Amino acid sequence: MSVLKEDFLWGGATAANQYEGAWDVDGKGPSISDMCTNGSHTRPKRVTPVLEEGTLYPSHEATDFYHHYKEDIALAAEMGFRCFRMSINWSRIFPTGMEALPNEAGLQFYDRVFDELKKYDMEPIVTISHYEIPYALVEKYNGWYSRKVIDCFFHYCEVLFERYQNKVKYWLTFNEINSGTLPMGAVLSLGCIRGYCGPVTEVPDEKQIRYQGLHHQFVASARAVKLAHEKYPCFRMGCMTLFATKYPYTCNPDDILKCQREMRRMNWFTSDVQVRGTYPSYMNRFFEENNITIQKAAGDDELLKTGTVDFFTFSYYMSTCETSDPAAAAAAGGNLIGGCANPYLKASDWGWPIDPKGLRYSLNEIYDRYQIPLMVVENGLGAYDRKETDGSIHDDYRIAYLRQHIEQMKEAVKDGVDLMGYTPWGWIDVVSASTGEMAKRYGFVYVEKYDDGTGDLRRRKKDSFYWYQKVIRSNGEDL
Ligand code: BGP
Repeated sequence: MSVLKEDFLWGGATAANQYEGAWDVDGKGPSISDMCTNGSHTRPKRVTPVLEEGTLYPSHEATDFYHHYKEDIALAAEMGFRCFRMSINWSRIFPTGMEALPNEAGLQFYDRVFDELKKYDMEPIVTISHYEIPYALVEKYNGWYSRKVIDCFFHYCEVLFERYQNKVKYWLTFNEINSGTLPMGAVLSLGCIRGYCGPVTEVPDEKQIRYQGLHHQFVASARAVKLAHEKYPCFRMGCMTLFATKYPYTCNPDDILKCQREMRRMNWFTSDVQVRGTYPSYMNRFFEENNITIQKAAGDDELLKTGTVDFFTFSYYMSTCETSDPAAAAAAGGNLIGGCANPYLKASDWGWPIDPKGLRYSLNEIYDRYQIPLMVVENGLGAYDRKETDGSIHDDYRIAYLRQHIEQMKEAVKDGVDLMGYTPWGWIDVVSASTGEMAKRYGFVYVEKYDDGTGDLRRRKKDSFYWYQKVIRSNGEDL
């Protein structure tokens, strides 16, 4: 008997903007991601309101799933995937986001993909919006800041649900919806950039705009969930949170309180709305202290109550520490998403703290709070991979990382957590979301694509490919 359920959803995760390429093919319009340049760990990627001649925009070709989907799905099947997390590129279906009629060629592409998955009995897990708002909506409305975008998104959902009702059962409305609480979320997640041109790490911190945009995403998500529940009862609707758990740096009560405050604002707020159906009262103080006023329309609160999700999904890459002492914070060094470094943990080459036990802790905390099924839909190690002269890639560091995280997932299941599945991020190499580079690779499958835009897109199995195949075959027992 294995620890994990017999029908545990093993698979891998991707997103259209980082994987598909074909950014202007068959009628697709540009999305916010298509306006972002490449970058690196030390050189931030930039958003440019107008495409610059001679600049590399990595989403334009990415690793070209558009033209390799058959080959890639066969590779996923070879590993034994039972599910396949992907996203639909909104601007492939509605090039500006505002059309009345969808782009038939775009719809047909996903028909082909879903049919291919079906051949291998793989369940698609579809993110409706994964950092892919059509750029025309960014230009016209300042993205999600405008309420108008709710109707555009809802129409997009109506079309997807009707078209794919017999092909897709699991839907996630917004990827990492809580990234809108971070300044960088204004770019990829909310598209509230008002013509800003520059590094995504330096986008102005406009809380009023971001939290209003988030409100519109909550309403849009709830409307989509409500529609699904009413019209397509076999659908299972999920939320998706970037869960970077936080620990108090010391047992000083000031650290404890700061940690609680940051946990709520960053990790709990958005899912409290999406799972429980109301704004949590702790946010009132934050809104007051930051001069934020959320404009709600009549009926919004009611809608949030009726559009709550069926399951909770999240990405898990790291934990961080919170300290109330500025000197301690400075000494410990920073983290990408705030907080300070944990002296007990090592970090990846990109400075992301590695904390498998934090995954067990998070699963327990989330399940205690919501009591609905959970799924880890992103996790993994972004690393520099070295291709040997014979073409092999020995990524034992990746295997070690994933093994430790799966071990802790199993501990969480023993602790009583209802866990549906696991889809490590970027199961095949894709463009990095935060830095726009190819050098940060997560895959079991290597793709010949490099940071200068060269590479013939050939696929190669890394050592981790065979390891993950064995893990799935044994339902997580042979690690
Ligand atoms: C999450 C995103 C993904 C993905 C992942 C890894 O935030 O949902 O799109 O890219 O992080 O991040 P990165 O690519 O920056 O290493």
